[in-house]
Amino acid sequence: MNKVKLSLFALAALFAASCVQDPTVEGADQQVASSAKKIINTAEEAQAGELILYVDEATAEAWSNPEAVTRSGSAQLDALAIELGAHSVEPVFNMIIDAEAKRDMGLHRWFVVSFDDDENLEAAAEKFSAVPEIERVQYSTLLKRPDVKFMPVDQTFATRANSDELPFDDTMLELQWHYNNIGNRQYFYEAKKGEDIGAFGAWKFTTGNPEVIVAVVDEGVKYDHVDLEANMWTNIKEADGVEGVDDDGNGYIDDIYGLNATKQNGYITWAREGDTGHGTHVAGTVAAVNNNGFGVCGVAGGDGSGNGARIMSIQIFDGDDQSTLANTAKGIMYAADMGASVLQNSWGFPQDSVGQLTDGAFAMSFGVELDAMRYFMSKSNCSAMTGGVIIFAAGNDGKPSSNYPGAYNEWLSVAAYSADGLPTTYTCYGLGCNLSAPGGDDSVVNGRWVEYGGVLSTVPAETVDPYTGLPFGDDYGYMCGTSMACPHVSGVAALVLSYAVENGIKLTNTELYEILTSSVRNIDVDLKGTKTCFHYQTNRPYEWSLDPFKGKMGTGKLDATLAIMSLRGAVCVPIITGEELKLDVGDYLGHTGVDVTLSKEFVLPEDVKKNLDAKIDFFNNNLYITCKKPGIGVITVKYIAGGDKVGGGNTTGGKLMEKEVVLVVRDANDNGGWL
Ligand SMILES: [Ca+2]
Ligand SMILES: [Ca+2]
Ligand SMILES: [Ca+2]
Repeated sequence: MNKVKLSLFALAALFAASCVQDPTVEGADQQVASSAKKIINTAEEAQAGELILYVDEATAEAWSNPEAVTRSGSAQLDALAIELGAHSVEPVFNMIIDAEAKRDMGLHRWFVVSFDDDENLEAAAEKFSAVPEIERVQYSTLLKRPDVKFMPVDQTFATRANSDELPFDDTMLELQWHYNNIGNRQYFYEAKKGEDIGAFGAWKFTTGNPEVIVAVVDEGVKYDHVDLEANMWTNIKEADGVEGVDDDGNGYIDDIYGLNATKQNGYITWAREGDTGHGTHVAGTVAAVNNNGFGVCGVAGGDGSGNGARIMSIQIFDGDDQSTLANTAKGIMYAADMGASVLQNSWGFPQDSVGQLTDGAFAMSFGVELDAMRYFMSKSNCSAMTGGVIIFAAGNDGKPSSNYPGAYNEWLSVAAYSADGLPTTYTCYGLGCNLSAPGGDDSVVNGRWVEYGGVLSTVPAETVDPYTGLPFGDDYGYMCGTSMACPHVSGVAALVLSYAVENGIKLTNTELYEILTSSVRNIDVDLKGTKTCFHYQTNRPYEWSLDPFKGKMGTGKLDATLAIMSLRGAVCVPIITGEELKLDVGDYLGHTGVDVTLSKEFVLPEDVKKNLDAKIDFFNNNLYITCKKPGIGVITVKYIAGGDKVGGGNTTGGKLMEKEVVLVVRDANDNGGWL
């Protein structure tokens, strides 16, 4: 491998050796102009004593070659390194896995140069930018930890209605309105039935698959949490290997459950001072273990038989330490190299810290990050998909545009709605936001402030509550945020992939992005007038205008059932309980009705009859469907394309075709934008 770490002295000596060459000379004015352009971001929130450099091929070659690490090939660069007392020059990206693809993408040209923290960073950046061999200079911005607080579970709510209809036996599933919202106003003022991701419907088709790995880029995931452990991705060679040894030779020691990108080793942590439990919460939404008799469910957490999607922890916050841009980029590459196909990112740069960016400015300012993301999207780690997908949270600043990186056009950014199906009080919206998912909000119920309108998931019990200074003491808790909305989308991405794996369907990452953003319920229909919110301190209600959100919550509300059906290529037919639906050939089979005839062989499947209490009549080339119970059922409609009889023998006729039609039945007061 060509991971180069030079000591201070080795670097200085080698740079000195090449000082005999003439430095490349440029006109002074020209140099100022080009150097200003080369520094691609600002020193705001930057790590001291470190700069990220994008160098030309020859310098990359010189710095990457273990036999020739002693010179950069540029006298000017060598002299500068000596002047700054550089400790080391290290490639950002490890080239151990898929070196050729990485080289093709230019990833081998990114380096981190380190020097003393008290060196003037901006002056150093100026000097590096004046060296012709250096094409870009990037400050290694420190990530910002998202604001979070979490709230304990109130078990008294865990024995509510409709438990007989729950698909799994997890005791807290009833509290997870974000999967199946029954409109219980105990947990949220104006909670509305049907305002959920449609998880119960999707789980009839798949619940997850271990081949699908979701990398959670966040605080460390508590990998031995009782409700997560079985769904953790595990690097077998390290798990079965020797402590302190890089058993699989991937450049990282003891990376069993992922990578601590902050520390660049395999030791994932989650309960250091400053940790909030955020990563463990996000991971639980993606794939907490389903149907294991306790705790919560995850969107792609399996059915209790060990078949959940797998969670890989990419830790970018460690206690009070944050990852730099360079270390985060390494973490993203790790996820790509070790098998993840979904990159879950509930983090970003708040607009008050980096200003209002554009895509062009982001691509420029966060070049090393963008390259790592593009590498992730180029890797095909799931047998069902070409490429990988990246999902980001839009941010909690309530601004009319998504934060970056989420806002960037090559991946998805997720805004948050609450249990009433309306935008949350904090969500970013508008430009750059691609779709909405449940993030939850606090509320006042019967005069009392309650947090049960948040998203319920796993947390590390040992997390210290910053308000009391005491350990939280529970394995589960509520959190609110676009950070909580985002893993719903990642979880559904994992579900769609799981279904594809299990049914031999192939898709591209572009198609998966399209499925996620098009398999949505309408949010705009409800975005008029005001909604009632409550002042945090006074508990007093106030009216909050919904008009600014109209057309600005992305394409709509994530729907897991629609996403699976979209992949399956089935026609989805929305039905209201008790109302007869006339299924017209022309409307639903994509033909005019003149050349298409329904076959008379239709038989209503027993499970649909029973589960939906369904009745179907057939006459005049139409199906008349009535369902008395809400739920999902699949029927297969046969029809003759081209005439009213099937061709063959002495008959010139049509071709017998089959089409799956999915009946999606909801109560009339439960439309959630469906109908
Ligand atoms: Ca290793
Ligand atoms: Ca080891
Ligand atoms: Ca569980």
